[in-house]
Amino acid sequence: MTGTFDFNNDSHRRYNPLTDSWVLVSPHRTQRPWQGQQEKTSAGGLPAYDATCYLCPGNTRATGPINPKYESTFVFVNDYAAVKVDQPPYEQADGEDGLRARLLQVQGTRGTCFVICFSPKHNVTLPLMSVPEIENVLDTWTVLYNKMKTETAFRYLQIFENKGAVMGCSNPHPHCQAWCTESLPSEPAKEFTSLRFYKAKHGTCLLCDYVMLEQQDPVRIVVQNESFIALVPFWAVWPFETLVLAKSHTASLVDFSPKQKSDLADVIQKLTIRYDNLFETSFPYSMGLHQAPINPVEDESQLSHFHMHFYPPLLRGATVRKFLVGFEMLGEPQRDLTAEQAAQRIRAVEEVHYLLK
Ligand code: H2U
Ligand code: ZN
Repeated sequence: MTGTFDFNNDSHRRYNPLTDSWVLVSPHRTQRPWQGQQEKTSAGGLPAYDATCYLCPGNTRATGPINPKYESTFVFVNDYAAVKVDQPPYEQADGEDGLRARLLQVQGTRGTCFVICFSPKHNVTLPLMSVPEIENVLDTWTVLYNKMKTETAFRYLQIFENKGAVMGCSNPHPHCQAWCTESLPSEPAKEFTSLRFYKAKHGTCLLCDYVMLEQQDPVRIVVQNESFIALVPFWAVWPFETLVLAKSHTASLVDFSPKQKSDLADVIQKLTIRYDNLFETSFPYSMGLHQAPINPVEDESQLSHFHMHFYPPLLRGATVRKFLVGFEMLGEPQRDLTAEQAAQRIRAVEEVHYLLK
């Protein structure tokens, strides 16, 4: 076959240098009919206070403690934490060597998990918060990061938000979680390996170079201000996946100036408003921060470049979600819509939230 390769029509693979993996892009498939599962749209119209909510101010949680009548953010230790502060150390049993030690590896891991309510209001998600209110959430994260850094020997604090029932979020009250663990989890560990490899090979930071490159041709940029940029990464897997990057090489939340913090709040607000407006629904996603470990080793502090990943599951409307199945489980992830088409769609919607118009 002759002719010119067309990124909007011809199948190709794109490389993710952050995780050393590939994604298959099949842009010609965007026209295929859909007769599969339709998700329910999020109920919407939630009250500001729900007497049955475990997270609302003044309410009793599932295991008995009573929430204070908090007025901004509220942090508590998860009543069903995935890791414990205290447990016996794991010791390899005598004679556990050879094949057992090679193939059945174990690490004991301790830690602590927090739940962070963004707002006392049951119905105020990030896109419905003001920039100063989002800054307050960032400050809460920063205080927690500092506290864990100074008071524990744990390695990493993973801050993340699961939003929406389709993401397995158990409660609509706007909140995120922070899991602090003795071990560096696999995703940030993979990223540090890639950042280290890139630095050794090219002498520069992979993410600083990527920010520079994307600014040369803004096809994948969604929103930006002086300090932050939100874009659909070239190698995105999820249809409307975005990456929020600090424009300057900054290791973690604690290193931001007040101006950077307010710029980060501004980008989070604008991005999440656009997400909600895309299908006029409370847009579900899993998002999280990647930054320096609270107790870094070797070159991790120097390598770290603060960023946030947003992984939304919706595909072509409020009711159709993408599943990573079939070839994606057995082969590699695949997408139809290109990253550039997705960025264009997110840019095309209004910057005012549809509920506030
Ligand atoms: P998710 O919906 O993102 O899972 O977050 C809710 C978290 O809140 C969940 O981890 C915790 C759950 O363990 N939780 C409490 O700690 N106490 C409660 O009373 C209800 C929920
Ligand atoms: Zn609530």
